[in-house]
Amino acid sequence: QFSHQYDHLSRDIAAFRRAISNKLMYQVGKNPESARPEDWLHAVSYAVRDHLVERWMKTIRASYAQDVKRVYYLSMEFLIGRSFSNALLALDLMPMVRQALTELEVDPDIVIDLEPDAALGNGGLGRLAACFLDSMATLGVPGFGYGIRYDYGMFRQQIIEGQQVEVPDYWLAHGNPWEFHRPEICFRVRYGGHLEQEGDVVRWVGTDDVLANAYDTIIPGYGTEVTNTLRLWSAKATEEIDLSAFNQGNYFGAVESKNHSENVSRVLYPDDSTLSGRELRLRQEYFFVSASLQDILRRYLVNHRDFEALPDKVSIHLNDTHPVLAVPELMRLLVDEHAVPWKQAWALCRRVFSYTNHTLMHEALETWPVDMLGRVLPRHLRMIFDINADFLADLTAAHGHDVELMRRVSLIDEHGERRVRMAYLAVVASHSVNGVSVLHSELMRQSIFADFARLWPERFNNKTNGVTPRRWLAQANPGLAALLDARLGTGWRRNLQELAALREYQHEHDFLDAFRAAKRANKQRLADYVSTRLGIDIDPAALFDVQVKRMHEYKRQLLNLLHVIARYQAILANPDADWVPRVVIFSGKAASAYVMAKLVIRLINDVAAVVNADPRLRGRLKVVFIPNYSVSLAELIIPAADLSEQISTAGTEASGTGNMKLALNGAITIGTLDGANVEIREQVGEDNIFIFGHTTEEVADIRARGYQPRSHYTANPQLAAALDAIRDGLFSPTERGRYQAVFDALMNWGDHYLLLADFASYVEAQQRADALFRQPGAWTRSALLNVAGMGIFSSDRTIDEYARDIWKTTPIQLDA
Ligand code: DL6
Repeated sequence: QFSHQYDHLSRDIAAFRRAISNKLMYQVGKNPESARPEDWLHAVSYAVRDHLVERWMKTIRASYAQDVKRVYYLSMEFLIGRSFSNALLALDLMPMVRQALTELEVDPDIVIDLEPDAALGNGGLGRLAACFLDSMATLGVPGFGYGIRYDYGMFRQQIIEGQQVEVPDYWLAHGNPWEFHRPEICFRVRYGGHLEQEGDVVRWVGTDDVLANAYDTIIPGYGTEVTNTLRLWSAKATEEIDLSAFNQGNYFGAVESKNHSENVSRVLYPDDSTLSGRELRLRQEYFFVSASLQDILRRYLVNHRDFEALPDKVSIHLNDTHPVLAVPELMRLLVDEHAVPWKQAWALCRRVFSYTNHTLMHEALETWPVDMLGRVLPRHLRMIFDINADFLADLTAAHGHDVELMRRVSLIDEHGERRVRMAYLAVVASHSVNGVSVLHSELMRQSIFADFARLWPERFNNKTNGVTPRRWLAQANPGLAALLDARLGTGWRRNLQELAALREYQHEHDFLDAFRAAKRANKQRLADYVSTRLGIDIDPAALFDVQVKRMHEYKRQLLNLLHVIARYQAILANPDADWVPRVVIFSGKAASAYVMAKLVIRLINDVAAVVNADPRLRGRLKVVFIPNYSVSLAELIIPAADLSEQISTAGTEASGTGNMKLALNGAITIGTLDGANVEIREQVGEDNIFIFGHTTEEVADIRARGYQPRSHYTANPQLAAALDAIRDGLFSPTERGRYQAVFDALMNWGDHYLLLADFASYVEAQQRADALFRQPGAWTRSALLNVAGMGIFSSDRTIDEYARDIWKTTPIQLDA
């Protein structure tokens, strides 16, 4: 009955308009005359949300009735972005909502643009988690996301005098219509204290506790009624106020402990490439893991009396090592709280957990000092020691007493200060360990987990990343989406492999023209933004050369900039040559403590100031740094790109997902044979990608032989001139020495990421890009073949593989 009522509503604009007005009055408490655009956004969001809630309830009922195997995706980060337009797409309500708002004399674009991003993540890892949620719901996988409801998400980046300035992101300031607070779902999370032992029984006592309170976000599936849940935990003090301190007039002291407890979910750590090693981070990790595990067992016990069926009903996926404390926490809950014998509990754990590795970079691999872990989580440290003792004993039984091997694989690193190796704990506890591209999975087996891959080869596998076509094509690029719908039908949204049929149109002029026109409109949209926000005029006819991602030395934004400088100098030296006009666009945040990455941002802005103001270029080169890269900004920039810069040193980027989004939107990649670029090349063909640079093996070989960056400087005058310009202050005339450190990093401190070794090959690849862009027909055809080859990079394909090979789940069945 309900469902009919809503179906009817969805077809009836007048009724929907009334629904918005009612929400404005009764839920937001405003009348139309005094409503601000934010109020309208909330009113219309609540009206749309009603449609999802009904589906959501249906999904929850069905999953209990069918006692499905559930997948719990534990992640410190979910980089969701905006929810409103995503919900409209899932419900196919966009045209109706636009119409209803317009009739209410509200501009839909202004309202849509007001929604703050839910930026609860740093970059690739967090955005992947968000794409996975979308795909799990779309495929009907009974998946739950579990994470932290940070009060402050990823900082907002301002650029002031060319430099990054971080501003707090209080994204909840106006409330969040997409979440449901669950005050009744609250778990106690314990810290500190000490252990008492009576025989075999260990008691953890004297702890300092925090409450974890649930907030649920609805995750709609596309083309299905299945609607999943992202449950985020917020910290609450166990005592609102210390009454005795309050009564003694110590008002600040009375709330101090509350504030201390609640700091656990206050802020996202804004660094994805180095281990911060801070105690607060450890407390955050345990906070969400403990609450999630307690919740998972509570839900399991609704339908089960003992834990025998746990691995048949529960899969827990560890998104990187950040949630690995889930392993000792599950052991603690089973052994200490539910009296399951140790060996049985461990056997259950081993079948429940699976783990994805997202980086090989040493500085990002988590280890925690034994001392700190012992102070914050003494029970868990004891569990980890016991797990390690069993593991090493089994190893000795199977492979003899190999001291060297034991030292290498032990969960405790005994060099210097003793530390727990979280990645090893993840491998020992999981039945599946995967990397995120073919190359990365192979390197993972050869490098950081080499011993384990020899011990347990069957545990290791690859799951190449993917991206959701709903957000990254249908939503971000309505122009191209409409063209695809007209030619291929709408099925590509759920089956991205249907894009392969585009290959048939590669010689059809009308289609290529329409494809080019869609790109041009997206470039105009971005040019308008850049002009309004930054006051820089860029020509949509120029080649838009785009590098958008976190700022990091291994991603080599500086190599891109060296090419920009070399091009600048070349145009000045030869002003009448037939230069392809280019706009080089950068966007990305640097971790707040990452000095070199911040210096590179400043250098980009300084180069931009000089280049953009130089009349001799006659507009043939422009450089733009777009501040505050975010999911929403990516939705604007990516569809406008012609050239996609994926230029990390081979062997460093685990996969990349921006590379997939850009190619899906018809950008051609210029890139190294790194991460998923290798697989992109296979799909689009080597004629439709500009590959350059040393391979992973060559990089290793160069380093082994003793890399000499200076030899490239000496041999290549173009490179030397670009580097000299940086060193001599051509771009920082008021402070000549500003970029000495950039020069030194490359020339005197070893150029760790081999920018100089790859420079010549990069410039040559850029020339190939120019040559192709001079032939609009050939360029467009190549861009089209990129779109056509992106079918396998849908996160639906990735999730399908996880569900089949790792989680072994089947979809929820909802009756129509
Ligand atoms: O797997 C998602 C994403 C990859 O595409 C990137 O290549 C990789 O750098 C990123 N890793 C992280 C941080 N790693 N840690 N810890 O975001 O994962």
